[in-house]
Amino acid sequence: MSTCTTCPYCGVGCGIIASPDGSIKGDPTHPANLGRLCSKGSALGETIDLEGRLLTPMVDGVETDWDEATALVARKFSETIRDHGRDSVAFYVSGQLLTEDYYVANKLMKGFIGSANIDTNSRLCMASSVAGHKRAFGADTVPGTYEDLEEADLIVLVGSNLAWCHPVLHQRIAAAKEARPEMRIVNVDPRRTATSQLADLHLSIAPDGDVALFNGLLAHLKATGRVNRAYVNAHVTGFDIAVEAARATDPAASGLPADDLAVFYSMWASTGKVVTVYSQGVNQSACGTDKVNAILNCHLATGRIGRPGMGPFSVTGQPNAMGGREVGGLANMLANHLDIENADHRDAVQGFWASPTMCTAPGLKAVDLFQACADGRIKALWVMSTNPAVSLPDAQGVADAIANVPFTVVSDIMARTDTGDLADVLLPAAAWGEKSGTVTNSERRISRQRPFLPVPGQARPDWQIICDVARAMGWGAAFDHDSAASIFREYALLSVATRQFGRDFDISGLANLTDAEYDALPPVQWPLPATGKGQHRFFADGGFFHPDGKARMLPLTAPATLKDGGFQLNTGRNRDQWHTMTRTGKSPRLGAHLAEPYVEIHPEDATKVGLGTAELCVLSDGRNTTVLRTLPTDRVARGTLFAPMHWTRQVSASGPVNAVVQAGTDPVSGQPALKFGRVSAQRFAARWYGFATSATEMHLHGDYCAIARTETGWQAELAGLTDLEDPQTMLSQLVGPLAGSISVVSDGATGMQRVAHHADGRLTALLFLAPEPVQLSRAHAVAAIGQASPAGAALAGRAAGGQADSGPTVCACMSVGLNDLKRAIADGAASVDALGQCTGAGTNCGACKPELAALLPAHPTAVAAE
Ligand SMILES: Nc1nc2c(c(=O)[nH]1)N[C@H]1C(S)=C(S)[C@@H](COP(=O)(O)OP(=O)(O)OC[C@H]3O[C@@H](n4cnc5c(=O)[nH]c(N)nc54)[C@H](O)[C@@H]3O)O[C@H]1N2
Ligand SMILES: Nc1nc2c(c(=O)[nH]1)N[C@H]1C(S)=C(S)[C@@H](COP(=O)(O)OP(=O)(O)OC[C@H]3O[C@@H](n4cnc5c(=O)[nH]c(N)nc54)[C@H](O)[C@@H]3O)O[C@H]1N2
Ligand code: SF4
Ligand SMILES: [Mo]
Repeated sequence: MSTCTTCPYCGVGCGIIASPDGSIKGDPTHPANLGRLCSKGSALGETIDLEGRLLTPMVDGVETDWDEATALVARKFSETIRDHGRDSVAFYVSGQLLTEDYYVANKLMKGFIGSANIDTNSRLCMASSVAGHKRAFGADTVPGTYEDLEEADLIVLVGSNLAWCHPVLHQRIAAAKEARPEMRIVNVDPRRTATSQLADLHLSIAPDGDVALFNGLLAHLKATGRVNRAYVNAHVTGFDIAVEAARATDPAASGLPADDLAVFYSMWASTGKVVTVYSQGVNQSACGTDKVNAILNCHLATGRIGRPGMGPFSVTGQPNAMGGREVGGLANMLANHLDIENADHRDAVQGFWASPTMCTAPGLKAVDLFQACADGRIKALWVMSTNPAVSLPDAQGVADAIANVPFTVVSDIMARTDTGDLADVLLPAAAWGEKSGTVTNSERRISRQRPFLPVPGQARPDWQIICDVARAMGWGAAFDHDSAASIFREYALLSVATRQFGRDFDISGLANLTDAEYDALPPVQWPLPATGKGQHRFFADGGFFHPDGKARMLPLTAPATLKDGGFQLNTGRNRDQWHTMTRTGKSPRLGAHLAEPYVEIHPEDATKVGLGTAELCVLSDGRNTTVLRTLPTDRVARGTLFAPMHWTRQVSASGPVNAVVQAGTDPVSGQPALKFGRVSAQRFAARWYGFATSATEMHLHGDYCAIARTETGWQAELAGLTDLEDPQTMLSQLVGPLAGSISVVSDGATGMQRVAHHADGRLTALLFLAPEPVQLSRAHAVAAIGQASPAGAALAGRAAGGQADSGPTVCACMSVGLNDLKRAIADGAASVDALGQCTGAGTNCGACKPELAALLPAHPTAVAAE
């Protein structure tokens, strides 16, 4: 039997039809994806097994039961509050919690503990967009819908790698452009990415050049008479001062040549239907909120907002980033888009909750919260559904801060994470596929996540864990929920109780859902008022949420350009991994795209630093270091580097890249500037390199080591700074005791040593060691594991049966490698479609199509793993 549910990854919020056997299909009736899925969504079936799951509560590393764990958490939090005050405790939660989980966590902290020390990883993600929306609109409103992306004549993607991070939206845009080739796409990103492939114009902006770019645009709109005077007069304040500030800005500070600026400005000015999509290249900056407002200024000045095919569009990252903003998950918000600072708002929410107390001021924002952990102010911490020891800047400092907290609780689905490893108490949460609730996507659409698997072991849904602790702390009546539906009804009723404030967020129309109606709830877009009809878009006719009903344009100043030495380290995401890889890391197909932590560096910089291709590079911020594989490419500008955020201490010896990212924060939103690390780079002086693959789990070993799953088990890339140890000893360190037979071959000419281990007539492990980066087909070595083949072929790195090496994976869905594609091109495949017909690549989710296009002779620049 199949179940309609929603993807647990990105904020596109695709509908999925799932079965307990792991079969996953796109839901053709879901308005977000209309049947499409990306590689991560398609591979969900490979991530739902129980390997590595946390299935029992643990206290100090010892299994326990729920009664004991719940009582302990409640007692420790209550005692800490009694002895040190309500602000001595904190929750750090996540845009991956469901709305129902998020609602009760926020209610417990703000209304019952009475502190606002609950912040969320959305602080690292959406905080600048929230702050920018509030400054301009008076509320955190996303005005548009996904259809606008298809109806636009010009789409400007700013600081967004949509092709990899919101692949289904990217596919929708690609399809719209194919149907209407006159549609124009501009990509504003210092880096050339897979998204740039679809763009008519790629603006390789200087880091943080965005305010100068959009200030310049505003001045151009004014100078060329493109301002919508009627709209501005009726609905906007601050126009004159914003234009004055824009005129005072030199657009050259964007780092873009005058010709590019002229083309972009005239395109934007002369096209009515413009959507400006923006994401982390905008938000994760010390001037992120200003960047958001610089974009909003241009849409407000032209009245291009809230009408079909027009508007600013902040795309959300996590599946429930939007829901978290609605329930007040941020330390400076109340539920239902109400404000902590407003006494009427506080009273209304407190009255509705019938709560004994209420926070009166904003709490600690994520970076400050962990600072307070470091300096001893926070004495009890509960982390839910996020991995801050990896994902926050200064990851080592954050890990030390968490270790410094006297009592730390982590709710997760996995037994081992970098954050969980630091906890006193681990609470097992029910995972996607097992739990029930709702999420809200980027276009304000609420969709159900429905269970289709039994809840394993003692795992429980997050809302239940939170309600149990709240009850044990003495607040039984307020947390007496027995289902997600019951929480959702209460949440929707809050819209009725706070309707007098006339906020944008209103779901009072859902307040009377029965359990059966909640179960069957189709994807619905808010606002959903109980009376009257909700609007599909906001602000076409004004109606902003400042007291005067008008929007505000802001005077903005471009930041001074940074000129200090070293490299600017830009960070972000890979196509096939999700954040700290606790789930996507389980899928061999997804791991095959880019199996190692790497750093993109301009070839001239690589030469300057003395880095050869495939050598390793040490990045240092002066305090910490991390080691990454070098990927020389002119996709990044000189002086800048790019590294993905995904690798952790669980799978790589040098741990998260954030160990070397010391980010400042935006003064308005508190969002850290995760795209702006400052590092030095040098060659990792490896004395030897290695590659190993095995049927059984591997353990980190050596100075450099990165482990990944494969179709036949595990693999590891290795390197060391000291003399090579005995290869056999090394293999046993990696895979455990070697009970079977060992063959060792040394190649005098290249100095390569090869070790094979057989047990029960099958090859179970291979290790290759060399003084240079190991050159051999990983695919062949991995494929040999588990085979009964003689050691000879495997040790030579040849495939059994002479089959060809398919090379690094480009298409994860259909497992097609770079070499397969090169062969198909040599045999005459001249288009993306032709490649699809010959090899199957790109025929499922299509997310690799930009990489396929890049391989064709007409596109000399390859974007795939090279
Ligand atoms: N595959 C995959 N998809 C994901 C996720 C994932 O982990 N993996 N995570 C999800 C989440 S939570 C989020 S928030 C989104 C993030 O989605 P995106 O924001 O699209 O992704 P990022 O790679 O973080 O950054 C986007 C781009 O910003 C650029 N950038 C850096 N500095 C600047 C600048 O100063 N100006 C401009 N204009 N651009 C700049 C970077 O070069 C990068 O290409 O992705 C979501 N989707
Ligand atoms: N350098 C750099 N750093 C970044 C970014 C960047 O671009 N560059 N991006 C930032 C952004 S935008 C984001 S959103 C963050 C994301 O960073 P995190 O939120 O830290 O990363 P995740 O790996 O998504 O962590 C989710 C955790 O929740 C667990 N989990 C999964 N499902 C459940 C569940 O149902 N219940 C519970 N209790 N746990 C569950 C997972 O196993 C995992 O441990 O990273 C930020 N950090
Ligand atoms: S685009 Fe991919 S990751 Fe995002 S919701 Fe859809 S299937 Fe999931
Ligand atoms: Mo995010």
